Amino acid sequence: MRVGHAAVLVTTTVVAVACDEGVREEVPAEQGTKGESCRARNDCASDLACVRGVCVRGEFDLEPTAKSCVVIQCRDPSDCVRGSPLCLEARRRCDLGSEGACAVFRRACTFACDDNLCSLQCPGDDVCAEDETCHEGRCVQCVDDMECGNTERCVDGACRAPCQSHLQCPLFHKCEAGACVQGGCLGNRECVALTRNAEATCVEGTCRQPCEFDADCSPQGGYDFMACVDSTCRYVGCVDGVECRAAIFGAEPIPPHILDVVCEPGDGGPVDPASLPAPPPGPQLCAPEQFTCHDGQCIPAQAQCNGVEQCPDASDEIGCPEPDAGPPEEDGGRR
Ligand SMILES: [Ca+2]
Repeated sequence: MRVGHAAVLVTTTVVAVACDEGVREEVPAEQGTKGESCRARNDCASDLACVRGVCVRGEFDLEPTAKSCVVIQCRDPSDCVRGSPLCLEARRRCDLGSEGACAVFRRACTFACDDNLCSLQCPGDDVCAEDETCHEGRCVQCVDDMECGNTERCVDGACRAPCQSHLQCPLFHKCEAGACVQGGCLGNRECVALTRNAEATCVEGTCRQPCEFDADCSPQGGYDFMACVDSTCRYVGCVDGVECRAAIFGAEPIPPHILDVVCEPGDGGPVDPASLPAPPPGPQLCAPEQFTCHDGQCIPAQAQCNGVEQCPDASDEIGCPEPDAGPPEEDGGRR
């Protein structure tokens, strides 16, 4: 277990001297070197701290930079298409004259680029479910409370019963007048559970992790852009994009659906590699020997313009040449 702050702060210098002397003399006071296990700071060599049971370099000597790593997936919606091999293929087939590919491209490759991230947009009501409309790029059930039942509210595009308690809201949200609103932490225990640090506290709605050394603030005593500032773990920021890239992607090349990694002014906190943007999705594309219905379904190529509607939207019979000398088919006038 870790030692209380006060005890270590008071005894640090004394203990370090005592241990140094102990090493020089014959007392077998073995001091841990970096990476060896420890129970308290004086189990480690004098320039090391005991963090989570391991002797590590405790202080990183880092100045906060007031800058944060930012992963850039797009600067423009066209970057999102470039990041999706399926969308590129759909556009290629569309350019070659496949109406079905043009339609699936419109359905599945209409992106917005917000805050450097790609998000799929609906291009119109036709791609939304029956009870939904396309509002500002999203398929929604409702835009405001008026469109919902008498007691329901329109929350995030869907009609929902009003909340009754904080428990019905996401973590760190509270229920106010039937709606979940941002609330921050309410007590220490939720911060302990969130940070897995038994000493975490909730201070003015924000979880704080107390610390003694910089190394207290990062997993396994490593460095994760966090340092101990005024006895609280804080994000100290990045210096440049190369540092960010190394921290997030290591020595690997940046994935093709990521444009860049930069270090920009701001306090965004460390980037969690588990939350990196995924490659933009793309449409289901039919095999070359198949016809792509405008809704993306696949039917055999010979089913196109054979006079029988086989796509659910009948798109296999749209724009077909008039049957010239052939016997009049049942639906010559079909669109
Ligand atoms: Ca057909």
